[in-house]
Amino acid sequence: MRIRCFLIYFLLIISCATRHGMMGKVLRFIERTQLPVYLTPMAKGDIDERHPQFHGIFAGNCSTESVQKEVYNADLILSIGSMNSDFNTGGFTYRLSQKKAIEFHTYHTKIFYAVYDKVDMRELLPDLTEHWPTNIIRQYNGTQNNIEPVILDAKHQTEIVHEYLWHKLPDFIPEDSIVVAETGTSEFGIFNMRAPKGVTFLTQILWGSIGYSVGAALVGKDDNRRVFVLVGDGSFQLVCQEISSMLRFKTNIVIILLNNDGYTIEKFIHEPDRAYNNIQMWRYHNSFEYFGDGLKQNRDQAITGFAGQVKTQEEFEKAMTQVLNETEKIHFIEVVMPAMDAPKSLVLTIEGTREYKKREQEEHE
Ligand SMILES: Cc1ncc(C[n+]2csc(CCOP(=O)(O)OP(=O)(O)O)c2C)c(N)n1
Ligand SMILES: *[C@@H]1O[C@H](CO)[C@@H](O)[C@H](O)[C@H]1NC(C)=O
Ligand SMILES: *[C@@H]1O[C@H](CO)[C@@H](O)[C@H](O)[C@H]1NC(C)=O
Ligand SMILES: *[C@@H]1O[C@H](CO)[C@@H](O)[C@H](O)[C@H]1NC(C)=O
Ligand SMILES: [Mg+2]
Repeated sequence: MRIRCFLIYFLLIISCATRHGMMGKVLRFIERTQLPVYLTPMAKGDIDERHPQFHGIFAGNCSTESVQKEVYNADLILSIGSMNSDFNTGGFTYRLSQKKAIEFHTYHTKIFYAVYDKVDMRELLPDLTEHWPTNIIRQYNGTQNNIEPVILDAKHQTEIVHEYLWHKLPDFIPEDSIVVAETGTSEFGIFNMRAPKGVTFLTQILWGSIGYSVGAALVGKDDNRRVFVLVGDGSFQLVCQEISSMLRFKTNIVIILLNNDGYTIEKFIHEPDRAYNNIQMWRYHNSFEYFGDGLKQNRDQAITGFAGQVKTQEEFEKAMTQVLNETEKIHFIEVVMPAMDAPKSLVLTIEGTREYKKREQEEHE
């Protein structure tokens, strides 16, 4: 059989390229092949979103319609480091045909249905870069940078809702910052958020254990990059004492705490009125004070800036303006949000996972 290779439209999905120091090799591969590139949520920020070949974030039904159309219309998909966990696949709504996918992994390579053991992407990718058959690839243009355009609902003019927050936030994130997003509504908000140049995203898509983000925020200390932590009230209660470390080590971290009065993501996954998803309300914005800001014993600590609650979009923007201006200070913005509001990507992921479990159950019966 002769394969009409010249008609094949390839694309590339990158799931987690930073493992094993693969990033340089992946970038050379992208440059050589000129393929359109899509990132899964786990790889958010690995490729600069202003890169001419960056087309969008792919997570099944959580992707924008144009991303889904491009991905599903491809004749062949090359996938690097794919990690098909629930949150990385829009709740298993990937719908990629095995017959069209070549997957590069660390300890094997999968071509359609065949698994080639010990064929390692760390060696294969550079080889393929060198021997890439440019003449058989059809030029594909597609749409560059399909990040969701957010249309704000007129009824939410003052309230801080997710739709607003993730649309507005990138305006206040300087280039080369680090954004740490906690498990919960925060990590879903950043899926389709526009990424300013050079921003590194840290999320915990795979295990999703809550509470890591506050401690992880200390990561930027040594290379002078500003860190923005987005953390839910519930997650914060597991690790709030790291605020003490932030003060002690003189950081200029920006803590943005989403106070939606409980475990919102869990309320969406299970029933909204389960008692165990409600928690003790704290005065979160007083954390600096509680952890010793201004005590004379703590002579050499961080200088605190904004520390308060914001309830309206205007208050949020004013606080963020101060944060941007006062770059040497640490800030704590407690964002008050409705309890049952969530990013669309979270709602879709949960729907997808529910259907996936139902299908699995039916198959076992
Ligand atoms: C260590 C750990 N304990 C419990 C859970 C289950 N869990 C996942 S999300 C979540 C609630 C998170 O609440 P919050 O941080 O307020 O997020 P949001 O309200 O924005 O969804 C819980 C309890 C977990 N993932 N990891
Ligand atoms: C793709 O872009 C090239 C260069 O801009 C252009 O010449 C070509 O017509 C485009 N192809 C399609 C199918 O739009
Ligand atoms: C920026 O901060 C400085 C002090 O840190 C203050 O004097 C100045 O008014 C601020 N500017 C704006 C635009 O907020
Ligand atoms: C995902 O999208 C497909 C195609 O639009 C649809 O058939 C399916 O029901 C969706 N799944 C969920 C869980 O929304
Ligand atoms: Mg919460």
